[in-house]
Amino acid sequence: MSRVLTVGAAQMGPIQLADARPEVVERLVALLRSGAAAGCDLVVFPELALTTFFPRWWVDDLADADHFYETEMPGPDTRPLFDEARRLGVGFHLGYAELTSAGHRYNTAILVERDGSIVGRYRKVHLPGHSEHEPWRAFQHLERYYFEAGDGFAVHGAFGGVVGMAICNDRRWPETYRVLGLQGCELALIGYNTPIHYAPDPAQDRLQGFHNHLVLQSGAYQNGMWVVGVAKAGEEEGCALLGESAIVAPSGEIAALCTTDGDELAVAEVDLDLCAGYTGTLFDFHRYRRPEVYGRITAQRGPEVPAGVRAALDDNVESTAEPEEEGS
Ligand code: CDT
Repeated sequence: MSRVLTVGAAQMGPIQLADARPEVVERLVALLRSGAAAGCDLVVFPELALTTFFPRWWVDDLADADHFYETEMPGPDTRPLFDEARRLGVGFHLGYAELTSAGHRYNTAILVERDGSIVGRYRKVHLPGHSEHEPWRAFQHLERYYFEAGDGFAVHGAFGGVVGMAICNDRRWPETYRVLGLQGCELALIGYNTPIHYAPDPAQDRLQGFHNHLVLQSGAYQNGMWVVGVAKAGEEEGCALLGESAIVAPSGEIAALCTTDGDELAVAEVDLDLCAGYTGTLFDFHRYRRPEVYGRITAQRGPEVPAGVRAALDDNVESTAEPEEEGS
């Protein structure tokens, strides 16, 4: 049986604070329809695809941010997307902020099959940024304030293959792909919101595009899986977000690429059987991996940054920060 899927990387342009949820969902539905017209089985939307990237602002009381979170999925605003998916027979992946009935907050993604049923849910494991207000930054990155970390990477039997999810910063960590790969993942779906400006070390700004493709491509190749990386891109509330959404083959080659910073669909034929060309040969994990040699160290978090190095990094941050205006 053929296991060739048509997959659309549905990059989004910016979502501004004033953009109402129903308008955003209309954009998602339009991308879904473009996907259907291109023959897509699956359309992949980015991280936090329903709202602006709200962790860029501090609020004293988390409850003041409740309106950014979804308490049910589908809810009244998102139901049109599910209805249209079922009508068109196109599945989707969607990132959003989740607030559970027990009051837990997660940066979440779901996988929805072509019949509109939710077949998988993932909560972001690697939360970047900081948890305190850091006024020296041009933009906050308060994911560690707004979200709790998820507790694992699972795979799902869906779309005729083995599908995994990760979210944004997860894609920079080799463990993400390897933990998915060890579970037989053939297709990893990863949405992102990546500010071009990295305040702790602005020397990395010019490398954002390079690092994005570096990790997506190496993660795909080293684990013999397809990887779909999808951005929310462009100038969002004055913060420039990286685009360059890509569908990467198990060879590590880019099979489809977005070339704008707006709403755009990049489509590729994703042959899941190409994975075995890697996972059955060079990356035959069962045959070649040496967990007994890697040892317990792989279960450790890693060394702390030495105090002297930390101090030097903090000095660098202070010297590159904009001086605060008097009286501000
Ligand atoms: N959304 C997200 O995870 N963004 C991070 C920014 C890192 S800097 C705080 C990323 O890895 O792209």
